[in-house]
This record gives sequence, structure tokens and C-alpha cells, in this order.
Amino acid sequence: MTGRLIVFEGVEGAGKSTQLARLRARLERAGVSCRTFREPGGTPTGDRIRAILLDPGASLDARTEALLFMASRAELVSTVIQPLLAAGTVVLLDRFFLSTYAYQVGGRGLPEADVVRANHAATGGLIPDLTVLLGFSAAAGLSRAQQRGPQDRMEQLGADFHQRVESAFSRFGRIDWQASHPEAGPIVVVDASGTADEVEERVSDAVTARIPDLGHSMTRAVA
Ligand code: T5A
Repeated sequence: MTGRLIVFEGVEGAGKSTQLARLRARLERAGVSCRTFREPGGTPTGDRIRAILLDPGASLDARTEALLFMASRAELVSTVIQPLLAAGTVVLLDRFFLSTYAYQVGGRGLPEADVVRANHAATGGLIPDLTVLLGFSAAAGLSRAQQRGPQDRMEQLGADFHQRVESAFSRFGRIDWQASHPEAGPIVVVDASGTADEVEERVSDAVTARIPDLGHSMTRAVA
């Protein structure tokens, strides 16, 4: 089995963490070696950057914010993800650079070309094998996230900001957008409405269709 990078993306509260954990459980039942990480974070330095980025009391310029997300990413990619992929591990990642495109370009309005260039420096050109983009409404996702307790700095940014983020994620699902952004790799949009069990089945089907060897492993484990 070769290493694979599978990314989960979507608006706040879309169910990324829930579905990532469920896919990991399915893969591990199938005997697939698998690790999970989230952005920002995943390394000691990244976790400190995460604390700054999500601190509701922090005031950050939009460019500072974008570069901090990318600094966390650079550390995670070079010290953790690349070695794991080289060792043949399947890496499941909760958010990657499509989040920067959605939040800092779509939401904040930073110039896309600048962000794409800086992001390339952060990732070293690493392209996910598959991005599972959970399609969900920002309003419904925020309401789920709010039920968990106090809002973090990004959640506090208001309905208009999060609507722009949702619109950006919708664009990323389009074939023409993907054709003009080859650095993003293959993206599959999965409807994230319904129960967690229903979404899990859709995610599993999508991964099986796009990465057949992983799908066959999961199917053999169920049979
Ligand atoms: N960000 C991140 C940027 O601005 N730029 C970047 O480059 C990057 C990488 C990260 C923040 O940083 C921003 C985006 C974010 O604002 P985070 O806490 O990691 O912060 O944020 P989220 O990824 O949004 O985490 P959430 O936990 O809010 O969302 P998830 O992971 O999508 O949702 P999940 O699975 O935790 O589920 C949320 C709740 O809904 C329930 C769960 O049990 C949970 O309570 N749930 C369901 N309920 C009913 N039906 C279902 N199908 C359900 N699925 C889950």
C-alpha cells in the first residue's frame, strides 16, 4: 500500500472531524495503517500557532492570519506528512489549503495569486490524492458549532463572512475551477446533510470510487 493524503474540507460544523474519524475506523478495520491530523495544528509549533489564530481576543491583520495558517501547514507537511507518506501511511487531514482559499481569499478578500504562491511555498507542491468536500450550509454548520460552547475567533466573523466562505467552497466543487487549480488535486463533493451514518456511507462510496485500492480493502474487511 502506498501512502495517500485524503483531506476533508467544508464550512464550520459540516461534520469533517466526525467523518474523518469514521473513515479512519473503517480503514483500520481493513488493516490500513492510517494517521489523522488537523489544521491549523498537528505539530508542537502548529498547536501554538493554532492557539493564536483561534484566540477570540487576538487581533490579526488578514495577511498575518493567512501567513500563520501557512506557517502551521509548512511545519506539518515537512516534519510529519511527507515522512508518513514516504513510509506508506494513509494520512487523513482535517482541512488543508482549500480552507485558506475559502477563508482568506473568499472570506477576507486577499489576492488569490499571492495566496496561491505563498501556499505553494508552504506545501512544497504537495497535492492531495483526494479532497472530500462536505457540502453543507454555513448557517447550519455555525449553529451546530455554536451548540458546543463559546465561539472561536474565526467563528465570530459573522454570517456574511461565512456565507462568502460557503460560496468559495461551492466554486471549488466545479470542474472549471478544478481545471484552473491543478495544485488542488481531485475534489469530490459529498452531501453532508442527513445523519452521520448516511454521510459516512456517501464518504465511503466516494473514497472507494476515487481510490479503488483503499475501497477494495474496506470492502474485503466488511465481507
Ligand atoms: N481556517 C483553517 C482558516 O481560516 N484558514 C485555513 O487555512 C485553515 C486551515 C479552524 C478554523 O480555522 C479556519 C477554519 C476554522 O474556522 P476548527 O475548530 O478546526 O478551527 O474548525 P472546524 O474545522 O470548522 O471544526 P468544527 O469541529 O467546527 O467542524 P467539523 O469538524 O466540520 O464538524 P464536527 O464533525 O466537529 O461536527 C460538529 C458538530 O456536529 C455534530 C457533531 O457531533 C458535532 O457536535 N455532527 C452532526 N450532527 C448531526 N448530523 C450529522 N450528520 C452530524 N455530523 C456531525
